[in-house]
Amino acid sequence: MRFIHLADLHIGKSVNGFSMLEEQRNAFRQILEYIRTERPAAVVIAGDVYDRASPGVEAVRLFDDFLTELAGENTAVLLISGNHDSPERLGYAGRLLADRRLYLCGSFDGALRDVALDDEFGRVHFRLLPFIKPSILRGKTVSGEASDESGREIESYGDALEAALAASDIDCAARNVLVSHQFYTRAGIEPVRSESEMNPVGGLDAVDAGLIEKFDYAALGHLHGAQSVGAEHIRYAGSPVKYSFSEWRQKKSVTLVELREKGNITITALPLVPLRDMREIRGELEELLGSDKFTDAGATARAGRDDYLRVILTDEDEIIDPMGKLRSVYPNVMALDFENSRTRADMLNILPDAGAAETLSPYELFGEFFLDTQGAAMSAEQAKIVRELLETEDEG
Ligand SMILES: [Mn+2]
Repeated sequence: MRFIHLADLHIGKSVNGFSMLEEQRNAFRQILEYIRTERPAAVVIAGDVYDRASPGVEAVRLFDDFLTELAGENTAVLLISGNHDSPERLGYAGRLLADRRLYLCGSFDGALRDVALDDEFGRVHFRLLPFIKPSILRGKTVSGEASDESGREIESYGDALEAALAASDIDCAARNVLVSHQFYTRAGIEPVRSESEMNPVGGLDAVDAGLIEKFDYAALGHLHGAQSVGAEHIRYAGSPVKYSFSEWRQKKSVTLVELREKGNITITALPLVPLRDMREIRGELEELLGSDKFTDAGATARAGRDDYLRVILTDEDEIIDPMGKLRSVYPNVMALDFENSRTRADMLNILPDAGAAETLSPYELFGEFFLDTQGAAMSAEQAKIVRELLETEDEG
């Protein structure tokens, strides 16, 4: 059986005030072309369909167009909600649409949902797990049973996953494909993170990928760079479009999986080409504008002048209206930074910690603030309250 694995569509997302709808429509067009040539039995979307819980009209319309075209291609569509989606809104009309082989798994109902598809080797069980937080399973124990004195209470994201798996009847002799949107990690492997992923609780949402290695394939969403976690068959498809400058060197793709008899699997990344790439360029203003000497750096930068750019100007002298000047040549400059002897001197003067602030999660930042002002770290109970508040905030 062949299927296509997508994730983190984030339909409706804007980056630095620029709508990504046109890029998203372009990516969907290419995905549909792949579906017409590869003829997959299913398309799996592993969460973060929309960028926010209440998507705008244009976003809903684009996804409606995409689903309608998919329905015309004789392929099943299976999707789960991610941490950015509203489970209820995404699951709307799910029971009706299952008749049309469109399986919308928005809300978690206590166990993984099983959607079975057949091929020449027998049955493949797609196990759909929407994004879950420990609070969803409150009152249960890790064994999947109701709380009592004997069972271990659910505290972490790992506990929640263990409980969800325990409550699901999974036959490991059959072929099983997990569809999930948790943050899976493995000791000793540093995940490729992106600034466009939302990470309100630092690393506390991490789950050991060892818990899911028995699946024949894990179709994951959440990390925006395509990558596998310790084993090739445990894989994040990545977002189809670049959503932050931290991703500018990435190549975006969708994943084609060919699952034959148990244990025989082939995984291929199918590349996606953006309308406008997202890039960083660096140099002096005159050089980048091409009005002075025609250098290699300037020529390379101007090759894709419609691209979404982060420009780093290295001029030593003050420039009047640098953004206006840049946009006269590069209409889609998204961000502008300076790097010269002054900014380097400033860097030496600021507190050593200040640069780290951008890479810290809100939870970690609050932890440092608390430590600075209170002279002691948060207690376990205080830390729990802060995490819960941040999760509520995260739900919008
Ligand atoms: Mn995402």
